[in-house]
Amino acid sequence: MRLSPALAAAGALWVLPALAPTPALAHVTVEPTAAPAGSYLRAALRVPHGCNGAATTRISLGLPEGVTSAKPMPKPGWRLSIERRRLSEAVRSPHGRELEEEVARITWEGGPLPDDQYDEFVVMLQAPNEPGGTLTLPVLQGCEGGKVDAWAEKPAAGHHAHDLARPAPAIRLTPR
Ligand SMILES: [Cu+2]
Repeated sequence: MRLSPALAAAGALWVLPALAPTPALAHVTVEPTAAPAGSYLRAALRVPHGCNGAATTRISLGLPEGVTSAKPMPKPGWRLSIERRRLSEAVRSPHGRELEEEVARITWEGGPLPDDQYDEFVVMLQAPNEPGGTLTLPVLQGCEGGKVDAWAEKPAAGHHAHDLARPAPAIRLTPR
C-alpha cells in the first residue's frame, strides 16, 4: 500500500521529535525521575553508552544516608556486591525488624556491556520521607581500559542537571 505524500510526511514528523536526543537522557540516568517521599520504588539505572566508546564493566551506585531499605536486582553475567554502613540509631523496618545497618553501596561487575548496547541496573528501595527533596544516586561507571566516569554532579540551587557534564541520577521526592 503506497502512503500518500501527506501521510508519509506526517509519519516522518511523528518520528523526528522522538529521535531528537535530549541531553540528559544520553547519560546514566534513573527511572523514575519523581516518586512520592517515603514510598517503595523500583529504581532503574539506565546505561545508554560506555566511556568514550569503551564497554561498561562496572556500575557502582552510592546510596545516601536515610535509604534504609535497598535491594539490588541480580543480573546474569554480573557479580553483585553490597556494602553496608552502621546506622547511628537503629530503625524499625515496616515488618517490625530492628535495622542497625543500611546499604551504602551496590556494585555490579562483569558484562561487558558494549558501547552500542543499552542496559538497566535495578534496585528496589524506600525513598527518604523528605517531600520536596531529591534522592541523589551517584554512579561510578567503570569501563574496559580502566576509564571511570563519575555521574555524581549535583546542580547548584537554581541550576538544572542539564547544565552539568556528569549529572548524578536523581529522583525528585513528591508529597505523598
Ligand atoms: Cu551521555
